[in-house]
Amino acid sequence: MAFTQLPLPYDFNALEPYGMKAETFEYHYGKHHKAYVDNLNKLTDGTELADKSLDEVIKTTFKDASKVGVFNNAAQVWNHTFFWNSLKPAGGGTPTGELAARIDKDFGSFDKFKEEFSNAAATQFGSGWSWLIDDGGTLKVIKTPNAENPLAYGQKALLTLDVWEHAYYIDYRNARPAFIKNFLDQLANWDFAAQNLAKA
Ligand code: MN3
Repeated sequence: MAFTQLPLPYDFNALEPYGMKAETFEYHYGKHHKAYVDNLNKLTDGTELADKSLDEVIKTTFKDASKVGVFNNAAQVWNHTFFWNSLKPAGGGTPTGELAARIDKDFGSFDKFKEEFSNAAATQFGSGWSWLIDDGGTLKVIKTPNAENPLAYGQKALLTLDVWEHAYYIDYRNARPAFIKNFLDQLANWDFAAQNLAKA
């Protein structure tokens, strides 16, 4: 069974009032994300990997020197779907409930979390991702290079920001810090993060 590109959880223009143009989604979802899906299907067609779940493909090909291309494309398919869900119109603000309590406990305060997340996103050199994760019961911020992700590391992802240049160049040109600030102020989907935290 071929791997598929899941639909965006909102219209291409839904985030325009919140700092991300439809053009960004035309390229980032319509071209970049789609290319990862197409490449993954080409690379796995006719192999035993074609019948595995996306999660299984990521876990089994990570660190396999003969499957670097499969891992990179599979992880980028997963990462982008996770990223689209990490955004929502009129997002940002502060989390509530259990997630808010866990952030306060493990980072000291929500402001401290924001500082750590922004710093990770700004200092990931070159292409990669910034993540809020649950690492065996402790919430942490990590950054990953290229396609690597918490799933491959055996951690639970709660929220992510794509900091590849293609993620922000249309809206922010080279100003990655402005993109990061806008994500935290207007886009971060804390409902999605709370749902991920609650998953077994
Ligand atoms: Mn991307």
